[in-house]
Amino acid sequence: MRSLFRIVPFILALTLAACGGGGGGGGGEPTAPAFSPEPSAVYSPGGPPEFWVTDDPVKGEGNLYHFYLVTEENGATVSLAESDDLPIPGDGVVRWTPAGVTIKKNRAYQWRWSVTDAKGTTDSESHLFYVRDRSGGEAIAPRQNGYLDLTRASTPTLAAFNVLSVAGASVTYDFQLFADEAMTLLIGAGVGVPQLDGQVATSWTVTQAELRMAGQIAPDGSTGALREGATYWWRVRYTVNGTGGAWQGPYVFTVKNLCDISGTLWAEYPTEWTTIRECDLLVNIDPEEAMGPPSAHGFMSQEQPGSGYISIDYSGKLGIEMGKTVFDGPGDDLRVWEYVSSEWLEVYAGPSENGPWYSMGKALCPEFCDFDLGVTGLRYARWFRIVSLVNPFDPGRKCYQTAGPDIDAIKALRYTTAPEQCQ
Ligand SMILES: [Ca+2]
Ligand SMILES: [Ca+2]
Repeated sequence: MRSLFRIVPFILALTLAACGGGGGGGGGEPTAPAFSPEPSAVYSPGGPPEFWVTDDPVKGEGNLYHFYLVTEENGATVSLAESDDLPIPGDGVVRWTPAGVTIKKNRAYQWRWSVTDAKGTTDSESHLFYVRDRSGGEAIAPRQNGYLDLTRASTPTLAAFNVLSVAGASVTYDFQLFADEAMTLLIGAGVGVPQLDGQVATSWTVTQAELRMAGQIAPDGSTGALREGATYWWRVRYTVNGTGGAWQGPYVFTVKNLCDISGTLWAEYPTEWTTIRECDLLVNIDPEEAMGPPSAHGFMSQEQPGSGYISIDYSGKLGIEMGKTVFDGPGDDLRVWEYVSSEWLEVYAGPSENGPWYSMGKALCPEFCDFDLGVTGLRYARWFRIVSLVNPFDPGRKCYQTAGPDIDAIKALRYTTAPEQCQ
C-alpha cells in the first residue's frame, strides 16, 4: 500500500511532463526521466521557478542527483549555480531551485544534471532554455482596446514584441485577424512569419486578396479595407526552435479617423518600454509615470531619487500614445518633460504603435524640450517614441538609479480639431 502511494505521484509527474510536449524524450519508455525545463522552453523574466527530474524512488534508492546551470556572457560560458547532492524523494521528483541567481531577460541558459549511483556518475545532455524579453510575444500594434488609423485600413498591420534575440534561436510568429469576438470569421492569417531581428517587434500585413475574400471592402469599392468604426480581434503566437507557445490575445481594436478621438492633452497610454541591457538598479521603471501632467518630484540624490517619472536607461525606448492626436501647426507641436538632469534624446512620430518612425529631432533635454511634427512629413500623429541617444556599453555608462532620460510627461502643444485633418 505504501509503495503504491509513492509510485502514483511519480507516474502523474511523468504524464504531466509528457503532456507538455517536446521534453522528456520518453516516448512511452517509463525508464527515461521526464524533466523541466524542456528543450527550447521560453520563460518570463525571472523564470523558470524550478528545475526537476523524475526518477523511480524505489529503484533509485540511494542515487544522488546534482544540477548545474550555466549561461554565456561576453562569449564565455559562465557557471551560475549548482545544487547539493540530492536524493530522490518519495514522490519521485528531484527538485532544485537555484538560490541567489538572477535569471535575466532575453538570454539563453543551459542546464544539466548528473546521477551518482553504485556504478559511478552519469551526466545528462545539456538542455537549452530561454528567458524572453520583458513583453516578448505580446501585442504592440494595434494595442488592446486601441486604434487603427482609417488611412491604413487597406493595409492593416499587426505587430508583436520580439520574444528574444539570442544567437542560434530561430523565432517565428503566427498572426490571425478576425471580424468577430468568437474568432470564427477569419479575415487573414500570417503563418511562420520570421522575426525581424534588431527590431523591437515583428509585424505582418493582411493582404488585399485576404481583405476582399473576407468581404472587407472600402465603401467606394476601390480597395479591400477594414471598415471605419468597426471592431476587430487579433491574436499572435511565437515558435522558438520549432516549439510553439500559446496564443496571446485576442486583442481588440477599432478602425478610426484619428481626428475623431478626443482625449487629454497628455500622453495617455504607454505602448512600449524596451531596453538593450538589464539594469537592475533603476528605481523608477513604471511607464505610467510618464502619463498625464508633469508630476516628478523629490529628487535628492541617486539614493533618494524621488518619483513621478520613468528612467528609461541608456539607449532605452519609451513609446506612448497621446490623448489627443497631435497636429502639425506653426512651430513646435509636442513637449517632453525630463527630470533629474539634462539628457540626450531623440523623439520620433509614427502612424502606429510600431511606427514606422520619423525623427522629430534630437535634443539635450533640460527640464523640457519641444519638437516639430512638420520635420517628419506627417501632418498628424498619435504615437511617439522617445529614445536615449547614449550607448550603455560606452565607458562610464554604468547602470545606476536614474540611468538614461527620466521622462515625466509629454504634452500635445497642437492637436487636431476636425476630421478632415486626418484624411
Ligand atoms: Ca509644427
Ligand atoms: Ca510624471
